[in-house]
Amino acid sequence: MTERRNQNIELIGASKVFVCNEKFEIIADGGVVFETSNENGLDCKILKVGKYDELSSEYPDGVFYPDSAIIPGFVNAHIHFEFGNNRSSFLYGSFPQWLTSVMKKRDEVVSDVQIGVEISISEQLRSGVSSVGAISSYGYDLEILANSPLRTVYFNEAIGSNPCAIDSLYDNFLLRYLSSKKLASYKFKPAISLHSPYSIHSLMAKKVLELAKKENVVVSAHFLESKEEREWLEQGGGWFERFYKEILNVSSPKPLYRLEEFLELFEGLRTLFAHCLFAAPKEFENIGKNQNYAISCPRSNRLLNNKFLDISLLKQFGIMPIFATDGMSSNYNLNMLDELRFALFGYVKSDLEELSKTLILGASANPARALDLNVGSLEVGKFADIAIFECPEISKSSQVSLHFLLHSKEVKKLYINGKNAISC
Ligand code: MCF
Ligand code: FE
Repeated sequence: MTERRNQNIELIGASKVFVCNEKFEIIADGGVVFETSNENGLDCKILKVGKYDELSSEYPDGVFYPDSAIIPGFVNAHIHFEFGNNRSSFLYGSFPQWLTSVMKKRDEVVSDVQIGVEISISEQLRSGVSSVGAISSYGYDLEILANSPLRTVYFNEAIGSNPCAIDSLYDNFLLRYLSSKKLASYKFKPAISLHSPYSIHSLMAKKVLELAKKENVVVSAHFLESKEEREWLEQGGGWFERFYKEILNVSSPKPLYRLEEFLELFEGLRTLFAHCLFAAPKEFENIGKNQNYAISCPRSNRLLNNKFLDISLLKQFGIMPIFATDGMSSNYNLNMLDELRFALFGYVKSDLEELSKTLILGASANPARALDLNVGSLEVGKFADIAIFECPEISKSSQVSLHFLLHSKEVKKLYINGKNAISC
């Protein structure tokens, strides 16, 4: 037995260690050994995972957390930080009502975002989130996120349906993308998002996605969030026709794509499609076949569209579900555990323990893979993004995933890249 004391290496242990690997292993009285710094100061990795007792004979300075769980830091793959100020400006209950209120009130909601973004970042960290997929509409959140402890995939949003404005909108998008590229680092990755098939002109979408291909970045898009969107794309009528006429002043509006055409644009790109509430098997088949991803934002979906994503349909097409909070534009907080708990109570037909596992993987390994981040599971070689939660009586639980979701509150400790990310 060799005693190893290494200032750059730490051992932590807890009653339950959620590995979040394919087998969904949970190690009782487990431990994780990881780097806290290394020569280049970057990519600190997990070195060993196993039984705490065995690891502690090699690393005697470990800390064991009784009645606690160690999990990979959560990955919140779809969040709009810039809308953090919204409380009652936007209307809920139907998508048309929401979008109409966004058009009227968004300028005031996003007018002074700094403090709201900082509060939301802190809320992420405190609920155990170590990585985010941040959708940025304006670039107002750029510097705050780049300087925050969060590992960030920063999606610069492209939006605009007016063909006469494409050049200026593209230039604005490109400026934002290039500014984010200047701040790229091991934990801040610039990326690209197309807002949605109802809001981006096909010429602009093509240009934006050409850039995404050239730059080899991850892509995100809102897709089939409402029944009105599906109706518009399939039939060219319904509420969106009135929206174009009355709010955007377009005299005889036509949909910008057929559904299949929109999906074809993303071939060869790693894409995360948010919501997909009104997608049919043929669209899921396309998403699965192209190894793309679907994100569910359960509370947002309840507030705006009164519907939950059918997870069993995703699974039929080999799509691993992802769960995320969306923004304060369509939620009442951005706490990841609250989001998962809400889903736990929403999917009333699912077996509770199985659903809990699906939810935990949907907030860790699945979004990490989708965002191309080397995190999301506690396996050797992954970056050391690790959360510890106190969880009363978890040591004697025989429904570990369910009890973890029910009883964990604020994170006790959060490591991002091996370093303590929360100063208490
Ligand atoms: O995900 C929700 C609902 N669906 C669409 N968009 C947004 C959501 N939360 C914020 N948004 C933003 C979006 O990024 O609202 C604006 C865009 O900038 C809508 S503008 C037509
Ligand atoms: Fe969204």
